[in-house]
Amino acid sequence: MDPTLKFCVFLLLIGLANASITKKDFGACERVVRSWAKSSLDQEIREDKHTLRDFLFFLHVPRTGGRTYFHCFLKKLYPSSLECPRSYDKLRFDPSKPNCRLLVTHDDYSITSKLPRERTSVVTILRDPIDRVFSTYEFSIEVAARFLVHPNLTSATQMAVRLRSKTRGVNTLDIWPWKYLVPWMREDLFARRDARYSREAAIIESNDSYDMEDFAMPLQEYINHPVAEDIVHNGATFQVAGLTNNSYLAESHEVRHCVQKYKILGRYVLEVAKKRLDDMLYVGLTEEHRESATMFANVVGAQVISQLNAPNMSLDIVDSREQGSLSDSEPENSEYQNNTLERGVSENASSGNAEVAEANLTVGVLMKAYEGCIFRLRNAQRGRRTSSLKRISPVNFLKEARLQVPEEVLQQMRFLNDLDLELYEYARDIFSKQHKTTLHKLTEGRWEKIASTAYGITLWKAIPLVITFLFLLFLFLLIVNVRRRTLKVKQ
Ligand SMILES: *[C@@H]1O[C@H](CO)[C@@H](O)[C@H](O)[C@H]1NC(C)=O
Ligand SMILES: *[C@@H]1O[C@H](CO)[C@@H](O)[C@H](O)[C@H]1NC(C)=O
Ligand SMILES: *[C@@H]1O[C@H](CO)[C@@H](O)[C@H](O)[C@H]1NC(C)=O
Ligand SMILES: *[C@@H]1O[C@H](CO)[C@@H](O)[C@H](O)[C@H]1NC(C)=O
Ligand SMILES: *[C@@H]1O[C@H](CO)[C@@H](O)[C@H](O)[C@H]1NC(C)=O
Ligand SMILES: *[C@@H]1O[C@H](CO)[C@@H](O)[C@H](O)[C@H]1NC(C)=O
Ligand SMILES: CC(=O)N[C@H]1CO[C@H](CO)[C@@H](O)[C@@H]1O
Repeated sequence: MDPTLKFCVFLLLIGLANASITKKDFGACERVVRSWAKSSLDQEIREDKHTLRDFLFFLHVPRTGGRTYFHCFLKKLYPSSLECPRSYDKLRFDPSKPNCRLLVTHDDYSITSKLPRERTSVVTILRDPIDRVFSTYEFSIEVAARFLVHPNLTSATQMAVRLRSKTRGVNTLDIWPWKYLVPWMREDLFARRDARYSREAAIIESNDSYDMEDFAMPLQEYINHPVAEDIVHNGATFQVAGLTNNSYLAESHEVRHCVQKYKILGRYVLEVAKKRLDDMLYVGLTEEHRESATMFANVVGAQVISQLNAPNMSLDIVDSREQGSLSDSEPENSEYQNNTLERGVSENASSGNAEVAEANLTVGVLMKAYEGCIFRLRNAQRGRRTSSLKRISPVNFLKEARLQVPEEVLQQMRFLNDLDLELYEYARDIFSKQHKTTLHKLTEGRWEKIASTAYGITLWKAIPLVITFLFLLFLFLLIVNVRRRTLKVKQ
């Protein structure tokens, strides 16, 4: 045989062998993913999803603003004794704690396998995926930059270990995904600083904070790194599906890796994630902040209040409040613990005269307390960010700086977060439906009082105003017309 021909046959054989390996791989992956999806969809609960069940799980997707809901709503609604031990760290989680009814964590949906599923309501907040990736990148760097007060990485790492063993509260470095993202960025920031110091030449910097490689890992490098692929991209979908890197489900890692390898298999994951969103008590949107908070107060807040105020709950609360005040020892939250509402609810509960109808006043109070709280929380966050970004100045993540990020990088982000983009669109639909239902109930009169105490003028109150206005306008036009005609007659 002619050597060229021989070579061609050889290549062909290799090609065939390769194709069959890939095909088999794909087939195996598809089976794994499909069987996971089928068993996930089978766990359906048919009960009314609009009614708050005994147990509330806040599935907190990182960088969606969930912290403000936790501090400014849930901590005011639930006495801390009803809060389950923080499970940000797997080892500490103990759902068997008596009376525990609220769980707020970055854990993914698979944690519901440890909860009384039929008695659990799930709520979450989603955010535009591209903004979420930006925010994740910025926060990883912001927290890591706090360590730059140390002369070198060794001493920074040692300090972090010492701090973690000392603090009894929850440390960012214990929380998934930050326990991976922050040390990764910390190492990177120190390496860049060392390189900068050891160089003689003047540093020539671009003017784009997302691409200043002398100071921090450029955004493009970050999003294309394997750690980001495993932890950041499509993170909301994986979290709602229960397939994150932090999942409790044994097969989750295989499923996730298959989906990352074969993008087409993502549709199975999306199907499960959408179904889960459908079944949630509440889905908020970071972007629609005002509406989301209002809806949260009306949908979740009102039901928590009436649930905890139910006559047969009152004894429970009195007991647990006392325990709570003794065991309450989280330093990071102390500034949010003194609030009128928490006291109000427990007073009403302990006096035993609370009815569901009382909810009308309380939701208004809740919204008021929320606004003050969120203001303080945001100020504190802004202060921390400014002081830690100073350490890597001129890097500064301002909103305007995002406008300089090249379209090519944005396109990559979209490609890497295709599932999240679709899930987010779906969440927007759910949100607008939920919004309509809530408004409808408000205008129906069921929550009339809530609305009027919280926001002054509600729709039904506006109707007479609108009619009066139209009538006045009509009168005005009429008068003008008559005057014009009389003027004409005079001329
Ligand atoms: C790191 O800093 C500490 C504290 O200043 C110092 O004792 C140590 O020798 C330094 N380590 C290295 C490798 O430079
Ligand atoms: C930074 O970039 C903006 C927009 O491209 C430009 O207007 C500005 O002059 C630049 N500043 C510096 C210092 O290069
Ligand atoms: C999760 O991701 C981190 C960072 O990439 C990695 O170190 C860790 O092993 C992963 N865990 C699992 C269970 O895949
Ligand atoms: C409290 O009362 C409601 C009905 O009013 C009932 O469904 C619920 O099971 C009771 N809870 C307890 C703990 O007894
Ligand atoms: C909480 O309120 C009590 C009195 O009601 C006050 O003594 C205490 O200083 C307050 N704590 C905080 C953190 O504001
Ligand atoms: C709550 O509203 C109902 C009617 O919607 C009213 O009867 C009741 O008095 C109100 N409660 C309070 C405390 O204002
Ligand atoms: C916070 C709250 O709802 N407080 C109410 C407790 O009950 C009394 C009347 O029983 C109301 O006046 C409070 O507003």
